[in-house]
Amino acid sequence: MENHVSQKLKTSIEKIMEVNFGNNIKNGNKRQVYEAVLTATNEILAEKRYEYSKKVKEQEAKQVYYMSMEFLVGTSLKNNLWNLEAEDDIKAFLAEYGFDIEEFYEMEPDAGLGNGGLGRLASCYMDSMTTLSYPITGFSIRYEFGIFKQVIIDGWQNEFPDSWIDQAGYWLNPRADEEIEVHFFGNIKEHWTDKGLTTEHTDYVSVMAKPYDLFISGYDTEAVNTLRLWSAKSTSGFNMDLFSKGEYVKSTENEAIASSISKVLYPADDKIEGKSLRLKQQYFFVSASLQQITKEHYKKYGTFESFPDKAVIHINDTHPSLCVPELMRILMDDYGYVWDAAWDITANSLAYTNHTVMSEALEKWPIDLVKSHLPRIYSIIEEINRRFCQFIYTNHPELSASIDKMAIISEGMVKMANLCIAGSYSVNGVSKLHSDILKTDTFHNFNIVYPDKFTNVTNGITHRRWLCQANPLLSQLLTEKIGGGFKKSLSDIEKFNEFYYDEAVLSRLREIKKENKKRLADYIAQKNGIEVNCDSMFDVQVKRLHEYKRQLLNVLQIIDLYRKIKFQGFRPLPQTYIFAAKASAGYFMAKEIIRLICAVSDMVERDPDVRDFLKVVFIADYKVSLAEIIIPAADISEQISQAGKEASGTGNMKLMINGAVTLGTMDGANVEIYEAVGPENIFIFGLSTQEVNDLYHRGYRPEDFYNANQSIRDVLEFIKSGGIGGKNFDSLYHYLMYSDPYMNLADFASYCDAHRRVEEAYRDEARFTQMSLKNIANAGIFASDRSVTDYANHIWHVKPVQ
Ligand code: CR6
Repeated sequence: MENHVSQKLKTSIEKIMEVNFGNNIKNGNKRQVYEAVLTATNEILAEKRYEYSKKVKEQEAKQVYYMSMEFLVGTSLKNNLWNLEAEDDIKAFLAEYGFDIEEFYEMEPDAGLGNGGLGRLASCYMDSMTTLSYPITGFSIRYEFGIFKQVIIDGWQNEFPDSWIDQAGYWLNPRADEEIEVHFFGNIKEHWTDKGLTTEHTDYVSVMAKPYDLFISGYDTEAVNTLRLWSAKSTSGFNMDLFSKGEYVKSTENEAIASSISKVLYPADDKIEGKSLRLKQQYFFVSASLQQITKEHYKKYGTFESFPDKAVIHINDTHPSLCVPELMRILMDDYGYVWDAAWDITANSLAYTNHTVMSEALEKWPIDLVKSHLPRIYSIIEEINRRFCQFIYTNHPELSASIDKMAIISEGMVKMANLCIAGSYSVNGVSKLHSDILKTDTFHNFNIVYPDKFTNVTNGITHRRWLCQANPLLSQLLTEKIGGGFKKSLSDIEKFNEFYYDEAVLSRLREIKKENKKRLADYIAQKNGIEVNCDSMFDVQVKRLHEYKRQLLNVLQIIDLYRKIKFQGFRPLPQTYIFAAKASAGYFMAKEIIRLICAVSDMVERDPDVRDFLKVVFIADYKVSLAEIIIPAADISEQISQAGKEASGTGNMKLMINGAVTLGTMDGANVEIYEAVGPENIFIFGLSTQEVNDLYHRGYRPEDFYNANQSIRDVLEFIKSGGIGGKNFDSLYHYLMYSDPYMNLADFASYCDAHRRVEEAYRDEARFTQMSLKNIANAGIFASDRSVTDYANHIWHVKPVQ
């Protein structure tokens, strides 16, 4: 039976066709109907949002404000229709007029407002919070250009701008009525008033922040939340005087400078560039968001004493760390609170998640930059630092020698993680292992001072997008066998374990995998012009390109395998290696690794002795919508980062729930996957975190591994001698031989050995499908519904609004 939402949607689509285009669906063109479907869906969400926010207000519920520079939303149409349980009806309705809904899905560009895991996590959390009816508002920037489009030319990554708003802007609801002014540069003046010493920020430059709301739907819920994206524009706009004088370019200069702030997403992941524009972006969205949040709170309650009971501001990595001084500034300068009272409110309303231990990603800003761009904010940070250091000297004299490391300002820099720890009531890592490393290593001293602040929330994924929508066949099988309850409550998926010995189910699983492989193979044939064998084993490594993630180790193994097939008559199981990864634009080594993968792909493809056993494919432009095609097709999930480096990983969870078996190191959330599936349903290899640290301290010398291992020598010399299509890869050869910071060579032998174990397992079809089933059935704990419930109960202390 058709639901009430579907009926409303249809009426509204018809109406929009008339009003916007003076047309009807029958005679409409694809673009018109596409626009009508998106607009109608958005309207339904707007209405639901209105009803839900009324309830939130009435109940005076505590709210979460999730501050994140990145939300990797992906596409929204399918997700929204699926959540509204209207997908089938609308599909049928459109089909009546000869339109294929799949084509509309393909027309919608990804909202790529993020780089990778961190941004996608934020979007999964918005989905889960909404599905579980918790009130949450996400805050970020409405980047005109999201993550770049990757085009591979002759093996080399090229970046092209991604302008997504034209085709996806229907989801963005402008709220000109809630514009907010943000101040940069200028001077500060202190003077005495009847309230004591007050500070005034003068001669500043103003930028206007204009909000656009993107509605976030949930499944089987009344709730709709919003993601508020700020766009920057000039306060003065266009200069008529200059224009009249014929200075046409100059007349629009102010506008250009202001709007540059929300122009483009910084394409770096796990590595930070301390550029002025980036600092402006951070302060811009932090200030606009906090001004709005505090204004609303004050309007309602007339005081901030109750703020920590009604609001929690979540700092997603240090990118929004200026929340700490900005909230202090607002409370003191705009609402007249004295320092201690303001600090009390601030430090009880902020919570911080750390997402990395990589030193190049721990943000720090040069003092001069912060001071010149944000003089008032800098003066507040200085005072926070002064008090913090004093507190350590007084209460923890044993740590005085470490004060340089712990201080918020030291070595000419402002250290953002230290600021977040001092200014938040909760600090969490994103997997058990990562949170342990934070406590015992990265922030060891802070943990001595604030032992109760540190905690763990293991990441999760929304299985509604990553299983139900991306893999409808598997979702259907699960529904048949265990009922549809898992869609709302993934812990139910555990019941699928009962089918471990069920031949019929195992064979269905194989058929489904095959179908998904065909879908991917079609995509590869179309984009890469490579025919892949759907009976071969699909071994998948898809994620950002980073040295620590060790795509290079994967290629070394492939080259070794190639040589064994070609020169030693080795006949392995047919296997297809699939890579997809974007490299940060200025990251030379990462781009070299992509070039190597592409060269190996060509070499194999051209070699009739090898190509029936081995294929290597690099799929360009990895993004959410592409991941939705690749992941359901994977047999093997490569999670091979150097132990201790990958904070959690979330691709590992998406692959697992789609039945891929992990081949990985004991790193990040792999450790918890290992615990969930048991040692016989995962392939673990390589040094542990402890062993990595020990080897590092003993002094790691890659030459030792080169000398001790014939295969390593063969592979490296093969690369050096131009064996890979006559191409020069000296840079990589030298990197591995004389530096190898992530110990590829140390793990090489163990990795190759693991591959042989994988092959052996895969040859036993029944056994491998059972492994796959175990991975699906035990993925329950990796639901982002579980993660956000942990946050809600243990950190945010918020309740659902029904
Ligand atoms: N790059 C971690 O590296 C983690 C995500 C989300 C990352 C990754 O292991 O799963 O965050 N870190 O927690 C940062 O972005 C700083 C990532 O996506």
